Amino acid sequence: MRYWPLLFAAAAVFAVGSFVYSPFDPDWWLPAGPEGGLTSVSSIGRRIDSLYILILVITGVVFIGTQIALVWATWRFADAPGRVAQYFHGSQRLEVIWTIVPAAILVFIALYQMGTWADIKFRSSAPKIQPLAEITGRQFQWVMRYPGPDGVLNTGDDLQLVNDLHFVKGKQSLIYLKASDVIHSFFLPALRIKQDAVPGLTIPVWFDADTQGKYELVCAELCGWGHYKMRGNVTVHGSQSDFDEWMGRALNEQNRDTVAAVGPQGR
Ligand SMILES: [Cu+2]
Repeated sequence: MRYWPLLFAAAAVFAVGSFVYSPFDPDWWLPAGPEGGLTSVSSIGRRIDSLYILILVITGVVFIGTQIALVWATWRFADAPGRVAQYFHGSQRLEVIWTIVPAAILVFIALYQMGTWADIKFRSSAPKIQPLAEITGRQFQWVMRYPGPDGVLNTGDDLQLVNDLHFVKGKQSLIYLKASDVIHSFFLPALRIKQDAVPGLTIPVWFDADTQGKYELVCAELCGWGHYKMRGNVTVHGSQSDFDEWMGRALNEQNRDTVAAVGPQGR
């Protein structure tokens, strides 16, 4: 009886079935904007998504093909009275085929994605604009320093916040990413932006979003016991004036706190 081939076939059918079903599940992939949907809210994110879909289709076709071959081989060559086992170990032709085909697919993917990777990661592609903020990962928070009214970072009027990222819709934003203790990873899931923050390095990271709303920032590197605390709020403002208004309020609050803290001691 062919119980074993049937068992293997059931596993293969389950695996292929869950692969085919998963894109129809609303939570199958990274989150989109506040309105939901499957695509990212940033222009870079949409390019990442299309690469992801392409790679998923290629690997999906290979996956389904190999599962069919597995089921066919276990059924066709199953143990049966009078059958003699066949061996093809060491077949040069097969070895060459299954080396060249995956290599060709990998080379294709490597070349195809190169432009996107260069636009997202190469320092030479960084937009030549004023930085939005300097963000430092530390155990266990994102310390954010925004240039104050003078527009220059690391001066006395900077705004300092924790886990609170703000930027303007439809506009490229550039941050400088640092780490003060261990490696952290700056991850904006809805924007598909992920960059390790490495002690000793200042890494430019740039992104945009075309939908106003609230998103999340997380640390994607298991950086210690308080790793989970490194969840931040991201606010995408509808316009520059909204952003400026928020910045004004935040600065007022910061300066009021400073005065309140210093006041009693000065007496
Ligand atoms: Cu971290």
